[in-house]
Order: sequence, then C-alpha cells, then structure tokens
Amino acid sequence: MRIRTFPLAALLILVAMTNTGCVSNHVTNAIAVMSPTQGSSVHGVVEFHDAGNGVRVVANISGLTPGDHGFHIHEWGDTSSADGTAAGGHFNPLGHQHGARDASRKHVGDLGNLHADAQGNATYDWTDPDMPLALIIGRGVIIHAKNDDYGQPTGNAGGRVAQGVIGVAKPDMRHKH
Ligand SMILES: [Cu+2]
Ligand SMILES: [Zn+2]
Repeated sequence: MRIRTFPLAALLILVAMTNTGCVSNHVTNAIAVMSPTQGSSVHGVVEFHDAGNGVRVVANISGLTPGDHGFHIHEWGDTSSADGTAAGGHFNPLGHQHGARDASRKHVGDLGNLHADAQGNATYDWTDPDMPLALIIGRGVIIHAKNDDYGQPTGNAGGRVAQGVIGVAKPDMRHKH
C-alpha cells in the first residue's frame, strides 16, 4: 500500500504545480547567446519571450559597424563553421518568400534589421505575431555584415558576423501564460 501511495501523492503534487505554472513543458522563454564569427567582434544576447499575442524578440548586440544589419533565424542550430554557414538558410517552414519582419508572408525567421549606432551597439525589440516559439528552439540566429534589403531570395545581407543557437531559458514567473 505504501509503495502505491507515494507515487500517487508525488504525481498529484506535480499536477498541482503544473496547474499553477511552476512546472511545465511549455516553453515561455528562450535565449541565443551570439558569438562572433571569424574576424568579427560582434556579440550579445537575443531573448525570446512568449508575449501572449506573439513572441517578443529583444536583442542587445555590440561590436557592429554603424548602420543596419540583417537579422534572421536560420534553419540549423549548428555553429560549427567559423563563417556561420553551417546554420543553413533562413528558417522557412511554410515555404514563403523572404520578406520584412512585418510582412504578411515571409520566412518565419525574417526579423528584419538590427540598427547599430555610431558606437556599434544595437538594441532591438519586436513582437512577432506569427512566430511559433516551440518551433524555433534549437535553431540558429545569424547577424549579417550588411543590411537586409528584403530582396529575394534572402535579402542580400552579405556575410555572417555573429551566430548563436536558440535554447530554452528559465521561465519568467512574473508573466502569466
Ligand atoms: Cu540571415
Ligand atoms: Zn528570409
């Protein structure tokens, strides 16, 4: 009897914790730590938060040249190549054409541009209504040398100056979801 009772009690506690949001398999926060590719000094952090009405993407990046830099989620979370190319192409599970971050049809990974100031620092804050957070976990984030001009097929943004992998982050208990 004791053998059967303990697991049941443990299970009930787990269910209660899940219902209060303290324990869940549902990912609400993710993070990509950006590392420079060879010859670059671009680095920083990109955070992804389930905002209810979409995924809020917040980035703080340094070491850029002033101006705009293409910013995308790429297909693979593979940072094994020094030039960032192992991350593959833009994450595009719906087979759409490349576009601006606010286009109605675009690659899921199209985040537009980071805008770096004269010191080479960029902040970015955009809530994407169509980004499935669960689908981007484990994929790559790439920052490009040049601006994304939204041309086909991938925005003409040139080489890759920083790369990172999207991982599951600690849930933010302040947010209800
Ligand atoms: Cu890209
Ligand atoms: Zn794209």
